Amino acid sequence: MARGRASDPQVVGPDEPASMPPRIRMYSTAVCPYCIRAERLLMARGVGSIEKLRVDLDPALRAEMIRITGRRTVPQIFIDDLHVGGFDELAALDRQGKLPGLLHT
Ligand SMILES: N[C@@H](CCC(=O)N[C@@H](CS)C(=O)NCC(=O)O)C(=O)O
Repeated sequence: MARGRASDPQVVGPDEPASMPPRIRMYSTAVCPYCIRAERLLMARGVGSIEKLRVDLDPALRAEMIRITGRRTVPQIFIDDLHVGGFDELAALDRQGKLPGLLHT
């Protein structure tokens, strides 16, 4: 593999290209134990920030969540454009060892 210049932001080491962390979005509400569990799991797996889309504050966001995901419960979690689903699906991915690949951690 070609070596990049030190000033090249894509190169962090002699051989490994940088891997940008994915964008994590979570449709959520203020009172939501499953949202808290999802957030804790993501943070425990190295996620630095989660964009919260508060469907309890914005009916348009709730409508958007239902339209995009076909689900009515929160959380609904996206890793970049991948719709993971709710906490149960996130936890299943974690048990299967698939989160590091998706989270680039
Ligand atoms: N199995 C779902 C459960 C999600 C769930 O029950 N969320 C609650 C809030 S913590 C909810 O959206 N309740 C409203 C409803 O069921 O319509 C998951 O793992 O995400």
